[in-house]
Amino acid sequence: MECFGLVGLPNAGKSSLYNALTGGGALAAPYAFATKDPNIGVAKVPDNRLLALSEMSKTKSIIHASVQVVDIGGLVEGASKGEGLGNKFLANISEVDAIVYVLRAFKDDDVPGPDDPLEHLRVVELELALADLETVETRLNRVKKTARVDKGNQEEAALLQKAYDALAEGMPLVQEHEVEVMGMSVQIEAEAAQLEAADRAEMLEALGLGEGALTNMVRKAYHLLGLRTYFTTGEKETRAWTFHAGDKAPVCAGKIHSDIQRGFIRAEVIHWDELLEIGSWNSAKDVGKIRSEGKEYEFVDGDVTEFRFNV
Ligand SMILES: Nc1nc2c(ncn2[C@@H]2O[C@H](COP(=O)(O)OP(=O)(O)OP(=O)(O)O)[C@@H](O)[C@H]2O)c(=O)[nH]1
Ligand SMILES: [Mg+2]
Repeated sequence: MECFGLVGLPNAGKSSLYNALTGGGALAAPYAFATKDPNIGVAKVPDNRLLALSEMSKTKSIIHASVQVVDIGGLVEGASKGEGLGNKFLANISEVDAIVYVLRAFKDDDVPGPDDPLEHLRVVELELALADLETVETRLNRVKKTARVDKGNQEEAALLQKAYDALAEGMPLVQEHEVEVMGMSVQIEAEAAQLEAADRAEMLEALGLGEGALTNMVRKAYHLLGLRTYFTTGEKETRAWTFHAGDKAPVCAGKIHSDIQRGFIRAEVIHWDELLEIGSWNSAKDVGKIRSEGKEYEFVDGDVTEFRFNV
């Protein structure tokens, strides 16, 4: 399962956010290093299309797509030099597919620490850059040794040197990556997350928060990770399946079972909104709107499918 990690300074609200996202019971407390070992949980990816499809199919059960969330503690100014829990957090960061910076912007006299999000950002970027610097330095030294005999390594040495110089200035290397910024009150979202769906919707609506920032955040993270969703629907179950943008039909079939990928014959496909408009799978079939797609077909977010296979 794809995974995103929450990273930030002590008391930023990472564990509170983690709990709201996963329904988990991580310790959230107003002192630094409340989190020592990472909390790992699963967040449901909210998707209104699932509900619509399940109503159409009179489905008994709905299964959402999900992503893993890791709450990583221990990043403080000077961590790269051994402050606080030292570099322990790095091992956890290198395991995740995407990083979410949690930058505190709430004032609360009972919660120590800076409350300026830009100050949080400065320290987080600096510490991550310094950690990268160490990695690059180790590699650079190794490459330099062999570059004298191996000309091919000179190019790599030059690149590493460039990276080293940038990082030594405290500049992160990942600037060109796609970044989304969003603001939220973790406290309000966490309270809302504890309510039943109808009450939650009412509370968020009353506060003018639409579907809520948590919903938005998970969707954005999912999308940034290059993840997309296709659906299967029937009386027994309506389910969201996760695939990677660009995946072809057999790979998508393999998300359900490796046998379906191995014995793939074709995928019968219709986009979810067209299916809803027609009103049922059988009617869509009758009017010739279900397409028959082969091995080369690239699934599109929102496709509804039935696979034909033979094993
Ligand atoms: N007022 C206010 N307090 C918050 C908010 N989010 C979190 N807190 C409080 O801030 C304190 C720290 O929150 P945590 O979630 O434990 O912070 P953390 O980032 O996990 O901290 P470490 O584990 O020490 O790195 C807790 O007492 C939370 O209740 C918020 O949006 N508003
Ligand atoms: Mg914590």
